[in-house]
Formats: sequence, structure tokens, C-alpha cells
Amino acid sequence: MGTIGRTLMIFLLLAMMFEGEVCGYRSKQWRRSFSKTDMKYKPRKPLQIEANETWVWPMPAEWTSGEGTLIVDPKLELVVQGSLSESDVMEEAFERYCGHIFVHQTIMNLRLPSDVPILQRLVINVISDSQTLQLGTDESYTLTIPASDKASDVYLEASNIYGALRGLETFSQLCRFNFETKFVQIPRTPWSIRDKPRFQFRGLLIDTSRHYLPLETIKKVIDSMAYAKLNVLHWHIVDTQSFPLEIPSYPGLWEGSYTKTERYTMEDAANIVEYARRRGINVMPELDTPGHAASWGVGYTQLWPTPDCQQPLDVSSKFTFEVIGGILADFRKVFPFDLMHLGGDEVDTTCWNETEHIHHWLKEKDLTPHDAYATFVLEVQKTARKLGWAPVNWEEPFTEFGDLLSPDTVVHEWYSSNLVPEIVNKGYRCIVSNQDVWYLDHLDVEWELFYLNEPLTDLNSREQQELVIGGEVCMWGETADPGDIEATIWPRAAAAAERLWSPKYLANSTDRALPRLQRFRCLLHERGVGAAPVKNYYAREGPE
Ligand code: CP6
Repeated sequence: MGTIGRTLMIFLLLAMMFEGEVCGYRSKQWRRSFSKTDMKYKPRKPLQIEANETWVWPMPAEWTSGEGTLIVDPKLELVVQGSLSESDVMEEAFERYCGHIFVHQTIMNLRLPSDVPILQRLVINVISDSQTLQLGTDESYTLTIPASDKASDVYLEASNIYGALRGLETFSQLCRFNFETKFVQIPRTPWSIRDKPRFQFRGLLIDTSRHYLPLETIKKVIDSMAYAKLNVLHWHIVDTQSFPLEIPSYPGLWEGSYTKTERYTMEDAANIVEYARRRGINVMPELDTPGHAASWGVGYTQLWPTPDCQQPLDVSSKFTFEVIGGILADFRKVFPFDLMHLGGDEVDTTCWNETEHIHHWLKEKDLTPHDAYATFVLEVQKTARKLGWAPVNWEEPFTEFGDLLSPDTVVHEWYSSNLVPEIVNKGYRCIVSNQDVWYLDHLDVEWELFYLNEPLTDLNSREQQELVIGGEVCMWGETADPGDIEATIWPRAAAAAERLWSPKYLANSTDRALPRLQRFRCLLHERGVGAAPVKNYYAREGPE
């Protein structure tokens, strides 16, 4: 390439960088001074995808589309068929989605053209009346949108309401407001979509200990999870920094909250769980012990080895296990999900050795601090199991004393590379959260790495693969509070959401995903979620 060619290339590259983001504004973060081009209107091309592609995020398992267009009546009606005895979840969801679909259409008595078919009814056929939402609940659905010259019904079929919710999300993403006709339209009809998730566990962790998150913030996070078809909110409620939740059995515990207003009542927790259920999302609570627990001792100092050495919790004291039993029993009343996360990570046993009465106790029982760590975690697991939960632990109990864990344990990988094959080869179920690429608090990790993290890497047999129940992106709270949590989660969590929902062969190219992810980010904005730009935001390299 000659000098002219190279100059042109550089110019083009710079021009692309300055192009910035979509959604109707351009990023100016690298501009230092005024230039003449700033003073002129610069049209921007709309996002483009291939003709056989879909904008729906995450990509459905199977679809076909045509070349027609349908207008959607702003008085779209919901018809629920099948065996539902109570359809309030469906009706409420339909109202929510109408709000999204018709956000530009405040005039309900629009004069619709009389010579073309109009979509007037959304017919939802729900086969089973079960309202149970658990790990493995069927989320599949089929969505049929007729050709422009055919019947006026959209048909959505699912085995239960939760699959129907996923189908409603997909339907809402196909509807677009046309600013010329001022109608909501569905392009490329007819559509036939047959969809189901690749993994049953598609999680997002929030951490209300490092920063308190108001209920409204948590609810908005839940709303946004449903847009990306994520289905487990992993609620890391308590940690060293604060204990914000009320525990009726031990009312002193929330003395460890930051302030008296930065707290959740048990009713709040129940309210969050029900809010999430109505969006097809399970809440998996976490009680992290014996480390990450210093805030417990604000109200009950006897839980600390000593006031100067506050964790791990005192392993030698019966009271410690009474308190844990009380907390778990209280949790059980509001958290119906089958999985209970018991933490068990990052335990430093120095305090146990250095505290006289614990040191004596260890000697007496002939236990090393490491043995005591194992005993502690196993004891808490036993309590959780008695309450009907399958225990989840971070990977350390597996790497430290894996031979002692019973087979119902779910191991949550996060730290060690290449651990997943070891976990499943020992027969344990596994959740993948690789800290290098799925930790949202790592602000410098870009969406492409989130997108390309493949949970089944190096797993060849079906038995191995089926033990990986899914994955989870983690929004640890040290680096984000209500002011920036949405922009820290989105759009990168969406990249992982497509990896966890869509078939692998459809979700393997970031080039292909890019315009679709940019469009999904616009959709988040349209729905009031403050997602960060897809490009350029985290990697602030740019020209000087
Ligand atoms: N808190 C708890 C944390 C982390 C973990 N557990 C954590 C560790 C390392 C990184 C990010 C988060 N903040 N309770 C580890 C599972 Cl890089």
C-alpha cells in the first residue's frame, strides 16, 4: 500500500472513531477543540444487519421471516387460551409490554388504514397452569406472526407463563414505531420463531453490602434482566461492609447496616422475590460464611473471634451456628428458589489461630484451621439442606476440600482458570463466572470478551456438558452504586446473556453481534435503562 493509501486508511479509521455511538447522539469524548465539521449537520446511517439476521437480542434458537410489513393496532388485545386459572401475571406483563411497544403512540384513536390487515389480537396459549418457577422450568415458546395479507392474530404458545413471558419480550423487540406513518409496525412478516434457552441458569449478581441499593434500583435491574432473558438474580445481601437485611430471629444483625435507613425488611425481600417472579426471574440469596461476614458482629460481638480480629466467624462457638440456623430459617420463609448460595470463598484462618480460645478449641478437637474451615462449610450446608435447599458454594470449598462435598453441591467457578472440567469430572454441577471476563466490576473488560466466554470450553462429553447448569455475570458492589450500576451492568451483561441463551453456532461472531448489540442498547435506553456505550467507553485510548 502506498503512502496515499495509508493516509486514507488512517483518516478512515479516525473518522470511524469519531463516529461514536448510536441512539441519536454522538460521543464527543475525544474532541478537544472546535472544528468546522462540528458546525454542520452530519447524517448518520441507520444500523444495518444482513437480510437473514434478526435484531432480537438474545438471538432466538430458530426463526424464519418474510418480506411483508404488518401494522400493530394500538388497541392490541390480549387473549389468553389454555389452562390458566389465574392470568394476572400474563395480563400485567401484557400491559408492561404495551407500554414499551406503543411508547410513541399516545393517540389511541388513530385512524388506521382500512385496506390492509392490522394486527389486533395477541393470542397466548399457555399449556400448563403451573406457576412454579425453579431451576429448569421450561422457558421455551413459539411465536407466529402472520403474513401481511393473512389473519389478524399473533399466536404465542408456551408450556407455562414463564415461556410466554420470554415470547412477549421477543414480540416486543420485533415491533418498531415508524415515524413516517406513525404506526407501530412489524417488519419482515411473516415470522415463525421457535425458541428455548441454551442454559437453564443465566444469572446476574448484585451486591447490597458494599453499597446499599434502594428497592427501586433493584427492581430496575430486574426489569432490565428480563429484557435480556436473564433468569436468576443472585443477591449477595451481606458481606463484611454491611448487613442491610432484617433477620427476625436475631434482630440485632441489621445493626450492621450502614445507617438505619439503608436496610431491607423481610417484607421488602418478599416483595423483590415476587416482583422478580412476575418477570420469570428467580432470586438466589447468598449468605457468605465463614469469611466476608464481619458486619454480623456489630450486633453480636461474640460472633467475632475478637473485636480486633473479626473474621472468619468464631468456629468454636455454638452461638455462631445458632445464628446461621436462624438466618437460614428466616430466609426460607421468603426465598423459595431451590438453590441457596452459601459463599465459603476467600477464607483466611489467621484469626482462628491467633485467638486464644479458638486456638485451644482447635487443639482439643485435634483440628487444623483448614479442617475447621471444612467443618464450618459442611455444617452450614447441612442446615441449608435440612431446609430443602441444594447448596451452592464459591469454588474454594471444592478446591480446598472437594472430596468432602456431597454430590448435590453446586460449585460456582470464579477464580481458577480451567477449573470447570475438574468440577464436572468429579460429578458436581457447576455455575461459570470466570472473573477475567464475566466480572462487571472489572471496568476495563470489553463486551467482546464477555460475548466470547464459552462455558463449555474443553468439555467434550454430553454428561460433562449437562453438569454446567449455566453462568453468571457479577456486579460486585465496591465499584458501583445506584448512580452508575446500570451503565456498569449494561451493555456487557447482555453480551453474556446471548452466550447463555442462544445456540452456540449462532453466537460466535462479535462482528455479527455488534450492530445488534448497539440496537439492544438503544432498546434499553428506550425503556429507561442507562446502558453505557457499546464501544469506546471502557478503552479510552483514542488519539491524543
Ligand atoms: N466479595 C466476595 C468479593 C469477591 C468475592 N467474594 C471478589 C473477589 C475478587 C474480585 C472481585 C470480587 N468482592 N464475597 C469472590 C467470589 Cl476481582
